[in-house]
Parts: sequence; C-alpha cells; structure tokens
Amino acid sequence: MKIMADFTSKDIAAMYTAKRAEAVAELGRYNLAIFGKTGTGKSTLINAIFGQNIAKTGMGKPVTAGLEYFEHPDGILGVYDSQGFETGVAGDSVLAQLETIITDSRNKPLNQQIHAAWYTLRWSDRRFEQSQASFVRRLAELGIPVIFVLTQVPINATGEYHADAVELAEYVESMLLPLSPANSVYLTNALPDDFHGTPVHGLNELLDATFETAPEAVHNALTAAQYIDLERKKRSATKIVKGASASALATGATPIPFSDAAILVPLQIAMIARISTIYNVSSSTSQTATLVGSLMLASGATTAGRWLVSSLLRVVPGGQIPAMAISGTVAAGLTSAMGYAWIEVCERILIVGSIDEADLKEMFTAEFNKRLGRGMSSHD
Ligand SMILES: Nc1nc2c(ncn2[C@@H]2O[C@H](COP(=O)(O)OP(=O)(O)O)[C@@H](O)[C@H]2O)c(=O)[nH]1
Ligand SMILES: [Mg+2]
Repeated sequence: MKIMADFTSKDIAAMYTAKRAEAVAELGRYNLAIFGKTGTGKSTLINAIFGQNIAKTGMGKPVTAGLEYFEHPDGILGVYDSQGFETGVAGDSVLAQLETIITDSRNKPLNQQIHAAWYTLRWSDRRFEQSQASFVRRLAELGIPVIFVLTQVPINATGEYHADAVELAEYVESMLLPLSPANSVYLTNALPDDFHGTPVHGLNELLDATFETAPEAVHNALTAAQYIDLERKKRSATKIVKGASASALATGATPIPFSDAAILVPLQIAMIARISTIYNVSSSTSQTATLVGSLMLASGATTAGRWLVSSLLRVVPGGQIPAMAISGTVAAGLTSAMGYAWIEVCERILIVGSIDEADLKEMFTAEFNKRLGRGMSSHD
C-alpha cells in the first residue's frame, strides 16, 4: 500500500509515459484529404491549423502518384496531400486510385477512413473549371464530405472581402455542388499578408465545418491535432477532469485505509496524460514526464497530509462510513485541483511553445493550491 510520498518522481514519470501512450491510442486518428492545384496554399493551410508537426515529420509517404500521406508524430492526424497534381488526365488517374483507397478503407476501422476533404481554390485564379467541378462531384460520390475553401483571400480594414473573391465564391455556390455543409464556400487566408494588410482569417470557421462533418468518435483526435481553437481543447480537458474527479470520488468507498494513493495516483496520472494529449504537449515524453513527476511531488506534501487525515479516520471505531465519504471528497477535490492546474500548464506550454520547468512548477503549484481551496467545498 502506498501513499503519495512513496512514489518517486521516476515512478511517476514512468507511469506518465505509459499513460500518455494509452491516451494517444484511445484518441484514434482523424484523416483529412486536401486537394487543389499547386500553389493554392494547401501546405500553408495545414500548417496554420495543425502546426508544423505534420510537415516536420519530413516527406510524406507516397500513396499513389500525386498523393502523399503525412502523419502526426502521435498518429492522431493523417493528411492525404495531393502534391501538385492538376486536374485533367492526372486528376482522373488520382481519382481512380483514390477510389480504390476509399473503397478499401470502408472495411477498415474508423481510424483508417478518410473523414473529409478540403477542396482548395486560390481566389486570384479567378476561375473554376468544369474539370475541377467534376472532381469535387466524384469525391462526394465516394462518400467523402467535401469542404470548399477559397484561399489567400484579401480582406480590407473594414472586414470586406475582395470583390473578385466574393464573385468567385458566388459562382462556385451557383454550381450547386454536393458540398459540406450544403452550398458553403469558406473564404480564408492562412498567412498574414503585410503588404496588402490582410490578416489570417476564416480558419476557425473552416475548422468548425470540419468538426461538423466528422464522426463523433474522431472529434477528440481532431481537437487534439488542431492548434487554433483553444476553447475546444479546454472543453475536452474539462470533461477529462470531471470524469477523473468522479472516479476519485468512488475511491473513497475503498474500505482499506491508506490504499487510496495506490488507486488514486495512477488515475490522476492518466488524467494528466489525457489532458497533455488533448493539448498536444510534446510527444517526446521524457521532458514532460520528468516535469509531471516533479510537479506531482511538489503538490504531494499537501496531498499526502490530507489523505493521511481522511484515511486515519477510518481506523477509528465507528468512523468508517463518514471517513469513507470524507476520503472520497478529498480525493475528488485533489484530483480536480490537479487537473485544472495541469490545464493551465498545458495552455502555457502551447502558447509559449517551450517548457521552462521552474516557471511551470511555480505556476502549477499556485494553481493547484488556489483550486484546492475552492475544490474542497465543491469538487468541480
Ligand atoms: N498571403 C498568403 N500567402 C499564402 C497563403 N497560403 C499560401 N501562400 C503562399 O503561396 C505559396 C504556395 O503555398 P503552398 O502552401 O506551398 O501551396 P500548395 O502547393 O497548395 O501546398 C507559398 O509561397 C505561400 O507562402 C495565404 O493564405 N496567404
Ligand atoms: Mg504543398
């Protein structure tokens, strides 16, 4: 039987590494296909929404001529990128091959199916050809939701799109293509264009549309893979904390004094690992694992003290039932304080982009103590 003080930083780090792998596996994978002519801004769009991780893995795996597959290092996102094929004969051959891939993937687990396609058109091309329209129709016939994206669209200081872009979007809409959501064209710009004063815009709307077309089972993978909607990450992470906190409450029912930590610590580490996965915090876990180890122990003094009190109460004759209730509440409060503090840490890592251990430790401890004070009265 263990109390928190019996866990070393190394134990915790090792446990974290294992739980992190489980959390990743549990998330599954979101697969996106992206089409459009060379130079429309496909790679730029992917990088703007999913970070540099995808590109960083280096060359994609060639799937067929003209189609490459890129995978997130954690495997939570796959991108089929149509590297530089144009419509026409080459497009037809890609479509034929794509059809085979899609037909095959229907019998495969959800993780291996293509969940949506972004069809990109650069506004400044000012034209949308019949061959492109038939490509979109064929894609939709294969059962893939097609989201239509107009790229590199200038916007002025008052928020108006370039008139030619609006005209092109209206033209595409007038063709009544089988788009998802119905008849929508997304106007975007993925790189700030200082020369024209165009900021990044339209990416959140595009991401929302992508979520709308995604099966519920891959929402968490998509939430984790994207970098631009922190609110979504926070909502998912909050659910994880609430779930862990509810399980911690149940540990109070364990009639054996002092056994809590043996159950509770793995449960809390699993929670922390799941949150890290949602925030896409470094998959090279060793640094993060060490951090988790030291943070958990930093909060451990308080934690062990409270457990001890609630656990000791159980050995008092007649004290068992109330002590169990107290113990569960204490466990739930500790767990949620830990979870919310870790969410703050993950947000910081994501925004700052690096891990300064001393800084994060101070932040975690402050958040943990703040929430513990609050959490003890209502563990939420
Ligand atoms: N201003 C601006 N430039 C972009 C945007 N997207 C792409 N570009 C530029 O267009 C060129 C082609 O982009 P890239 O993403 O490689 O296109 P891909 O061939 O479709 O993958 C690059 O020089 C990008 O910097 C955008 O949203 N805004
Ligand atoms: Mg590219």
